[in-house]
Amino acid sequence: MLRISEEVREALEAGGPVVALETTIVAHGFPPGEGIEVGRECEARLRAVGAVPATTAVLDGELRVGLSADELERIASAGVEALKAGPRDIATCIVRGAIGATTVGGTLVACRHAGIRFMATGGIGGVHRSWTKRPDVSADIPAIARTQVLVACSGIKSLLDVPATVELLETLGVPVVGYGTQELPLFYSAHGGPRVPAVEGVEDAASLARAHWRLSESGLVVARPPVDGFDEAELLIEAALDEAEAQDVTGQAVTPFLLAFLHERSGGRTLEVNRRLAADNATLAGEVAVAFSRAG
Ligand code: PSU
Ligand code: MN
Repeated sequence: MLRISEEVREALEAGGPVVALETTIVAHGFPPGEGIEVGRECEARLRAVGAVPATTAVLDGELRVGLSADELERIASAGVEALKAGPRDIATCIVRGAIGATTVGGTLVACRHAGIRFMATGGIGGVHRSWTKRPDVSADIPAIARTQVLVACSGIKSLLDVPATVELLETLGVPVVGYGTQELPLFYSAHGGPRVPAVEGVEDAASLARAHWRLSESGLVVARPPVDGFDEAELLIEAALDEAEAQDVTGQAVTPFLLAFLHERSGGRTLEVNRRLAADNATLAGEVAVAFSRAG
């Protein structure tokens, strides 16, 4: 059920730097036709720093780790036809032979089976703001809690209840650190998040990961502030959440709905920030993976 590409397998056997990438961002996170560039750019950023990309998806009845250019294209062109594959959904996609675009949580399942220690994404899921009405908590969170993977991201998506998510990650024993900052980035914006400890540089991040994995089965979150963030996102987020409620959008559809709403209403500003931060986080994950494997 698990197929690891030859390039990824060889790199893992040699203890080399391998970084997993999700594909929900490719299939569902951007307007039709635009996700493919994000996926390609993240892979290119990894290669540029000497890391091997391990993009994950469910294809042809297998959980795949490491995709060819054509396979990445298949996921991208499936778009919303691809199922959103979180930890719950992977088996269904395999058994049905459906295309599954992995979330962060789904990617972490692949990492656990393949033995990959690093991944990159835009922003992780978390506790949705409406959690007092419905306990909508992203499956990314328990997956990070049970997988020894460092997740490079730009924090928790600010569409969520960020302080509640930080509390939950503490409960689960998952370190959340800022990359060169003590202010947890808020995905679209570098500022306004809760205070967190900082790591200073890639060597520091690699050492923290190594020490944490001697002590714990859990992952860690390294949050890098977006460059040229969009600090006015909050006003639009409230409108997006109202619209989701008015249209009765629930479950897995919530996050793609909110992202699409913001991309449209911000005149493409959130799109631009999201594209850039996803790529920059890939660079960061690649650099930390390289530092980690050198020290290994
Ligand atoms: N980061 C982005 N765009 C995205 C996501 C992350 O820049 O679309 C996706 C990831 O796949 C993450 C998912 O796992 O959003 C969270 O969805 P949910 O809240 O339904 O768990
Ligand atoms: Mn959810």
